[in-house]
Amino acid sequence: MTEAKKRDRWGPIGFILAASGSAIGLGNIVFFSANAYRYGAGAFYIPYLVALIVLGVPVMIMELGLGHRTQRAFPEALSRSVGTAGEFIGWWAVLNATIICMYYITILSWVLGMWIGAFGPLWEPKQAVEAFNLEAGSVPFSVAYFFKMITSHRVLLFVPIIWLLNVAIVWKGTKSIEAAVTLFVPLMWVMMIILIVRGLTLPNGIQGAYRLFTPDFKVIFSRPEVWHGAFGQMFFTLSLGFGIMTAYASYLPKNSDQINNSLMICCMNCGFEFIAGLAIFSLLFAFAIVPAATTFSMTFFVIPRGISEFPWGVKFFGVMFFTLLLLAGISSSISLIEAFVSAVMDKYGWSRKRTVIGFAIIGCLGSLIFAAPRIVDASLSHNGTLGLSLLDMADHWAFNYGLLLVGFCECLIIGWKYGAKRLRMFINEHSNLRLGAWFDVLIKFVAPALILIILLTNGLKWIRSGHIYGEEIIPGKSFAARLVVLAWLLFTIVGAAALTFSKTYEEEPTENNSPEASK
Ligand code: ALA
Repeated sequence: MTEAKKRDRWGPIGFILAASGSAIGLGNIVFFSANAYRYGAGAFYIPYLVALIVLGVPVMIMELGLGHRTQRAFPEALSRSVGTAGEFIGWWAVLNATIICMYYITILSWVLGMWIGAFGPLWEPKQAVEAFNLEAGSVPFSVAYFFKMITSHRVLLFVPIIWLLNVAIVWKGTKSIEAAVTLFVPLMWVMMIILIVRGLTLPNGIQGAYRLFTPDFKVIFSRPEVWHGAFGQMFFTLSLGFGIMTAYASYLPKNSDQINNSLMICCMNCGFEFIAGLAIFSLLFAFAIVPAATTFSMTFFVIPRGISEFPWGVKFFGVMFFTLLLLAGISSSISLIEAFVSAVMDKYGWSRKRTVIGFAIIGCLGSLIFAAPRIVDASLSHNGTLGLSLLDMADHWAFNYGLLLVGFCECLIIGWKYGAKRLRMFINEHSNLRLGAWFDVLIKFVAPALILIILLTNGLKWIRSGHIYGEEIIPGKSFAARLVVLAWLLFTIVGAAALTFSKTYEEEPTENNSPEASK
């Protein structure tokens, strides 16, 4: 047997820790709060809860069920279930996840830069940004430190460091991943709880909690982008549409319960997201900070500014906040890597080490490409074509559209071609709770219809406005913008086709990979 055929197995709590660690990431701590703030706080959480129930939970059950049934990563799991079209969707998902993984690690390298700064230099009140000719004190200290850091050559060191950490964790598969998440996940919860207690006990902190949970029905029904934001966020935050959950579930023993697992992962993830939202909103309200509501400003400028106003323990809380981001981010980035590594090992029978090294070299180059423009020419940030915007543009397509399109296709092919009922029967055989026919209705009709409405409504909006990325970034018709769309399509669609047709899967099921054996 080749290495690929002796499938790794999780230990008793390895799967839940790894899957919830994958779900809990930068998305929970900063993207949720930034989205909630952007869409008016109380207007966001109702679409978010709807997305959780009609999309998050059923798609999570479906992705785990697929991995458990086939004992294979996403492309082969879909290939075994519905044939070539399924495999193509699987590779498309994994390649889209690869782009996300590259820029996710670029962001983590900036987090590492801020973490180092949090021990001292970050908090210096007056800092100049030479690259922008900004004198000391002309911009807030966190903004100055961040721009100095991301335009410096140090980032070229931070990116490989984060990649090396990831490589070390996925090096021995489930064994090394489990060891890391057993440390990371409990620590993340402890740190988050400390932060929320600190936030809510600040004078006025509790007002932030009220703001977050006061619904704003006017916005919910008048702005389609709130729904788009909530549905995109749901896929991202639960790590759905990447192939991650199927890969992780393929390492589960045959008697595991996917309904129970799905509910646990969804509850842990969304619970973490809510308490993170509470902590961040309490900070904003306690110090009356009005953020420019972008994700980066929230993470890198606004939260450090709030922490700097604490009456005591500024360095302690600052280091803790960036440690929390690093742990949460790395427990997610390893899962993005594993989605690709397990898929390639399954298809080509390569050894884990060879696959991990190959992927890390390409991935690290990709992360450097996302980091480099600012370092090469700091002034790029002023015309906004290649600085942060290269990352923004890739994120726009891979996050907002890639994940939803993959979700739409997987619901249709599993719901209609493989049969939602067939998958439900398999899942029910191994579970204490039972899925009813409502699962079929959600997967076949409700989830794809909602995703389609959201994609079309937003698509029409940018066709009318002529701004693909929203006026505040750059016009969609610019050369750079078109180039990024083309690169994204080439990498994901053409790449998926090439991987799908490059080799067919071995016909012979092995002892422990056959669907029948796992029933
Ligand atoms: N689910 C991961 C996050 O939220 C990717 O960051």
